Amino acid sequence: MAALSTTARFALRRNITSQSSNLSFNAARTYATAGKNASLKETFAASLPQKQEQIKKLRKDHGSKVLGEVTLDQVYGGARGIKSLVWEGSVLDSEEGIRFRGRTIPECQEQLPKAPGGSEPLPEGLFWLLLTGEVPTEQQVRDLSAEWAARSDVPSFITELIDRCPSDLHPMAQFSLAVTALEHESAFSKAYARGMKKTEYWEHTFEDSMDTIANLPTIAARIYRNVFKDGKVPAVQKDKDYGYNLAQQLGFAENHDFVELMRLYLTIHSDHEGGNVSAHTTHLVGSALSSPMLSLSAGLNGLAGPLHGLANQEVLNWLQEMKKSVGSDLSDENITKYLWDTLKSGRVVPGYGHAVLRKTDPRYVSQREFALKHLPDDPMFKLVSQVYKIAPGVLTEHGKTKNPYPNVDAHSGVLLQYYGLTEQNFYTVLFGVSRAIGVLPQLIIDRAVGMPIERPKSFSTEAYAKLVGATL
Ligand code: HAX
Repeated sequence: MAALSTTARFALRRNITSQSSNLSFNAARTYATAGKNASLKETFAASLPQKQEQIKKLRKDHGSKVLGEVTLDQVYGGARGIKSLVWEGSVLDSEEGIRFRGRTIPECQEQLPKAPGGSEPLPEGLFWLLLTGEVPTEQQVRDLSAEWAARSDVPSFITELIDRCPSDLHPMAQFSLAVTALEHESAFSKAYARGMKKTEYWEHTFEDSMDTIANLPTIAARIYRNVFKDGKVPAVQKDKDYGYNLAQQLGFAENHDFVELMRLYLTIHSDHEGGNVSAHTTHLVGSALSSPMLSLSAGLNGLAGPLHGLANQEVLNWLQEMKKSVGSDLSDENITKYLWDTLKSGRVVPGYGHAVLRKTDPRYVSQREFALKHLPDDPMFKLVSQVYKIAPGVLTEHGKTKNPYPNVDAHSGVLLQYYGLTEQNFYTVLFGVSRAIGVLPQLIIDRAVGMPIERPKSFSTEAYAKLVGATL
């Protein structure tokens, strides 16, 4: 084994795992030794019996307890606040914002391993944390970086598929198309077609998730460089981390600060509990036992909507339109007027508001802190800061928005733009790469604990009227 290259070793390991269904769920015996040097798969497998037992006991002791009531308004109001999903990786508090396995973003920034010479967390560490609940060691994260790099070869038919897309097909549509096509490589789908035990589901889901995540930087970079540059994508550097590779494949790795931004960006955009459109969709489609590739691409299609991930593209468009409309006099008065013009025209102020949050999004705050450190004098950053000062007041006075404060999307575009990644149509693809790191751990967990196909109940308006004793 020592004579093999890293790539060959991982290829061999994957081969062994996907071919040997006997091996695949001797979890207790094979994985019980997980410790500081254990691989991600070993660590997750070792944590599984406890999680399975927790759920079993919770359901046995409290399965019939009532968690809340559902009003008719909630049914017609986008299911806000209805407790009906399980999401292990993160929980969103309306006042405090997101916690990943109990850790705030600043705590993750402090605790997760960093690249040598870097100060931002590596997204590999967050993936590990989301899946296992544990903070990995530096070595475990280095190994995961190496494993993702080793798995990164994109099948040639997918490269050709992307190359055949018209350059005016939105990058998110191209991204979703390519991720759907990765289905061709799915170990889960092949094993399911062959016939496998339920206890084997998670292993194939794990392998597919790892392969999919590993392929995303090359796919994203191919789309970016086809649509906006020369169509040439540098190879993944096998000894470098995921964020570095995404930056270098896009063509921006010479700037160390941009590489750091990618590491932070990929970490904070990953997961935002289970009810948001991209996470919920991935989980829902996955509950039908669609492969991780098909489940993720469904989630990406939701992320591509302007009320969700596409808002980061919309924010930059909106700021640029503001500059065009207002001209050089970006006074508080003129910005206030522009905000009112936006609202009066029936449009939303992109990057503001949230279905759950009622305070400034900590993901916005961490990007603001990055900007204060690296680009405090950038005019666009100053404009974003000025809008931050004014928009909450205008939205409050407008009186509709439950949360007048900025969300994650209000800031990201300005940072990317500063470093020369100016093509905002591409921004949601970067969000999608990160989202994969957040939603796929839950899919692996879903399969490991045997979550059933999801099927809430629906009624017609007439039937609801009957239920509440109303006549229509
Ligand atoms: N500008 C103007 N009006 C807004 C608004 C905003 N930023 N945010 C909410 N509203 C309006 C809603 O459109 C709604 O109006 P109607 O009653 O006429 O339908 C009303 O205020 C109440 O909405 P809400 O309960 O506060 O918010 P929702 O849960 O319905 O929607 C959204 C949450 C994020 C979709 C919403 O705030 C919005 O459209 N924001 C702008 C788009 C955006 O930034 N999206 C990204 C959100 C974060 C994310 O998912 N990132 O990926």
